[in-house]
Amino acid sequence: MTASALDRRYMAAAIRLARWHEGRTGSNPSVATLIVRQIDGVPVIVGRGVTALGGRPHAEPQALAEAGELARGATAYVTLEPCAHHGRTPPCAETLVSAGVARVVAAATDPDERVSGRGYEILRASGVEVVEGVLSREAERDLAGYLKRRTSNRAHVTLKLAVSANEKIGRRDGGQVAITGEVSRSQVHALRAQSDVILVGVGTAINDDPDLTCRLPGLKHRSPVRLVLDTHLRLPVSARLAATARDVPLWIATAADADDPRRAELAATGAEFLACEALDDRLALPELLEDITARGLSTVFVEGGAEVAQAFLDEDLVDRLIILTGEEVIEGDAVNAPVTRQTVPEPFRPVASMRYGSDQMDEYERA
Ligand code: AOF
Ligand code: ZN
Repeated sequence: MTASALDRRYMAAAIRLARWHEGRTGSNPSVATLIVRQIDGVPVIVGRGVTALGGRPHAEPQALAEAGELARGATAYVTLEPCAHHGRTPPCAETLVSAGVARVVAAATDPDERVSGRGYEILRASGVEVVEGVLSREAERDLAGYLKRRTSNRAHVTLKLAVSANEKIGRRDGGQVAITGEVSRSQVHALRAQSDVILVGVGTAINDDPDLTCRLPGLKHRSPVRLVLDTHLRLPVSARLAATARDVPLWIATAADADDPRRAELAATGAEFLACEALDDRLALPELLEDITARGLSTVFVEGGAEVAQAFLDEDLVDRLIILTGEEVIEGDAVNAPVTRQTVPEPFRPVASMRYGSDQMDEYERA
């Protein structure tokens, strides 16, 4: 059986529901389930579930609990293949079977080696009709961090660049310059909230003195880990990032020795250290991304500056690129943008393009 237009509509709704807990389900992906059945000839959503905060319970048992007896003979829409492994609760594939669901429509296949097709097998072996791959691209985009971690063992990287009308990204003498407007600012805060880690170079941490938290109303508790690339531990304890390290985690990736006295000073602020090899003053980024994954985190949002952006691009480590182009012109001694919307390199393909107020937003993914 193939998917109908109605199937795609319900799957689109399930994908939106899954976004509710994005970034808040620990190392587990945020996925959603909708249970739909005909009542008096009309399809009705009788159960909804999204992976709980912290990652458990999974989406399916919650949706089935809401549906109760109405799940019998219903269709379940799942954004990720239902799990097949025994954790603290039975596998979701078995739970769907026991509840009497007649049909499962799924978006993405779960690369977790304990699942990976076995969820579908359990369902089919019990006579449940399974339709795979419905809106899989859309679901996979939201699950990109999780999928990257499972398939490559390293964190997924989004690079964001704010580029001025004259293709600059900041002034060389430091200080924050406004390149983009208010709408872009709040969109960036929302992107931060969806990420596990926000990453900057120490130059940006010193010059801009940002605090890199999410300050949108209602999203303040979603501030991710802030990570500074600081090969030689130059971050001053007076920096806002260090001053707020007790409220929002601050990690410092460094090649400095364990007995470097600067380490003790920064540790006293509450910062933690990620030991990292360095070559020619550049930290080993692939290993760093593996280390982040080993700590159970999946998505990194790179906010600058130019050198850090260039390093990620040079090493082919950017999975998603977001370019915000503003109307401002930066005068004087300014830093060139490592990439602009006119010079996006080959492996990237455009996936979205829209206005954020007076700014232009272009989003690309690695093909
Ligand atoms: C589902 N429904 O809502 C989610 C799933 O540590 P555990 O036992 O919670 O298992 C984590 C794995 O469960 C994770 O790697 C992924 O394969 C799957 N996530 N599966 O059936 C859900 N979030
Ligand atoms: Zn499950």
